[in-house]
Amino acid sequence: MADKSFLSWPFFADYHADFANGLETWAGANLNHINHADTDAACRKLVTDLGDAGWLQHTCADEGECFDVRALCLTRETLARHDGLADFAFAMQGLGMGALSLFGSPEQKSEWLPLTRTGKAIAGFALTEPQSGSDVANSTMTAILDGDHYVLNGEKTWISNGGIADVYTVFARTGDAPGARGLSAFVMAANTSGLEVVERLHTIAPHPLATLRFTDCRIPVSALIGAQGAGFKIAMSVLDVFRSTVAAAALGFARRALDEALARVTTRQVQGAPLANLQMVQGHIADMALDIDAAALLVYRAAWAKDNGAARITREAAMAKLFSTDQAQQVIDKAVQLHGGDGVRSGQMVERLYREIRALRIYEGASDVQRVVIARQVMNEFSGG
Ligand code: COS
Repeated sequence: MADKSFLSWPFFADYHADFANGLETWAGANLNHINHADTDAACRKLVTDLGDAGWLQHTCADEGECFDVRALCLTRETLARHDGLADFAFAMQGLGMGALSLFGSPEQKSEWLPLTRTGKAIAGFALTEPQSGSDVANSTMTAILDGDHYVLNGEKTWISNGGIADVYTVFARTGDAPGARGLSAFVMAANTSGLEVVERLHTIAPHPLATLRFTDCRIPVSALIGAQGAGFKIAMSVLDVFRSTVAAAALGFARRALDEALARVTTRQVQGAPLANLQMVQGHIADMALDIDAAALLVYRAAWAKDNGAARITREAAMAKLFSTDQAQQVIDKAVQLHGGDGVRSGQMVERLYREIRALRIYEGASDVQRVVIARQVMNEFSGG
């Protein structure tokens, strides 16, 4: 049974524990038979099921609302502990519509958010390009104003939900301003003429991923999110919120790995006694529990800060993502080791976790990008900026 003592930490409001316990019950009853062989179908069903059960409510913020980042993190932590694909399906509804939640007009919000928060539409976030993953400011996709439309041309890759999404947030260059200042954000229906899936991408922990090509995609000027030229800051603000939730997902994977390891070492016999009797094994268990608690403190510090009105949580979210994803990798590796040969056997939970965790140290800002972000924030604060 995963440790729940953190729910009494002062980061949370009273309702958060009930919320987490309710989701735990639902996840225990509904996430045991997901067909991972067909990830498109599985994700569609997961979005529908999560929507029907009301668990997507926190993925977006309607007019006059703010994100409940603690609820987002609790949801990702809980879902990830049960099933990585369920966490993915949930997370993308939030990231995909994050720019609309934070910066969308009332009309844009009312068109899309009631659909994504009930699981009736699937969302995607189209930022990365073949030549600009970490270096967002050098994105090259264009959006040229033509009368009362923008015309989008270019390619986006590593797009989660690419191929199954109904709506995308798309970032493109609208002006001559160089680098970060020339980017704008748009909301675009997936059935817009000129949008095609040119490749489906296959990874060690499969989920829907694709390269998208935009050829003369005409979208109305009303699809612009926020101001023209504000796209980079919009992308970064969305990532500030969702990076702490990536950290929460890693925390969920790590907690599951510790549970699996505890079940193993308390039952597996060596020389007539449980593995857990060996001090070397206890040392591993202690390190795993310590990493998990430290990650949880950083995750919920970031979420609490945002929920309590911090304008930016750039530093807190980057610290949470860097630490939690890197340490979850270590925790899971130890769990694999404690399982011996069974740890690398296909179909074992720890084997699945070992594959699931790796991408979290890369997507939504690789670990070294987080180090850059943290160092800049710390140096800036030191020099009074
Ligand atoms: N929130 C709001 N504004 C932000 C911001 C944030 N978190 N981070 C930067 N900005 C602003 C800066 O203040 C700056 O504004 P001014 O021009 O008004 O001073 C502007 O945006 C440009 O910032 P900066 O100079 O730091 O941009 P860089 O091009 O140097 O980029 C990194 C910095 C590398 C940190 C950024 O590109 C990044 O996070 N990359 C990773 C992207 C990523 O996560 N990709 C995955 C895609 S989604 S799976």
